[in-house]
Amino acid sequence: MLNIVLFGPPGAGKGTQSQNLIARYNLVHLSTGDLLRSQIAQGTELGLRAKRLMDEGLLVPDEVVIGMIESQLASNTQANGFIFDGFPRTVAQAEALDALTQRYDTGISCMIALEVEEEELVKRLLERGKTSGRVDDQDEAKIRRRVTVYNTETAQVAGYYADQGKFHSLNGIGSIDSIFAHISQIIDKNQP
Ligand code: B4P
Repeated sequence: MLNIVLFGPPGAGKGTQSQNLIARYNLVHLSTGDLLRSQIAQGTELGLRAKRLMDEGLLVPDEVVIGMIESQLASNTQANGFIFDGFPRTVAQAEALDALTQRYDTGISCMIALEVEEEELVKRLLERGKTSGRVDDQDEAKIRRRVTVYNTETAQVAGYYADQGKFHSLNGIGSIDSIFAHISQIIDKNQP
């Protein structure tokens, strides 16, 4: 099974690159951001709780996102593998993901981090906010808070995978196609 963690700050290109990767490697895409937005759209209690935090640029509690991933893995046991997009965002989530994926398979194959500097992230997300309807993309202060949350709570997840020899990083600035080619090279070298 090929299990890839696509990592990086908000607006780094995780969702964008996931679309290409699903097609090329026939993987199931698990984006915790998309799963949470689907709960919000359905008006569930979980969605209402998550919306308040997401609109402020804060993380949703670990147990909520871990529970969503657990149920997605349980309902996709025949998959070739998964792309985890926007998950894990804390070390506790990374530990839970190891335990869950090892239940079905050998765990995470590799983690790929897209490196993009803050001013470019802000520019991209404000641009997306013009059409996405996402409250968290429309206010520069909230976008900067998301980047700060990434730097303080999420960036350390890279060290967790580096300790396992699974961490790879690349420049997330450039054309979407050239970045995709680079990601594919890394995956091809790390296929289980
Ligand atoms: P996400 O949905 O994961 O949102 P994101 O990080 O903003 O998206 P992404 O990084 O995928 O966007 P992309 O670069 O593709 O999370 C939203 C919120 O949900 C979080 O703030 C948090 O509240 C909550 N949440 C989600 N997961 C959680 C978890 N595990 N734990 C706790 N809370 C969680 O796209 C950005 C823009 O850049 C696009 O417009 C795209 O067109 C553009 N772009 C992409 N690549 C480009 C390139 N190479 N050049 C120019 N533009 C590019």
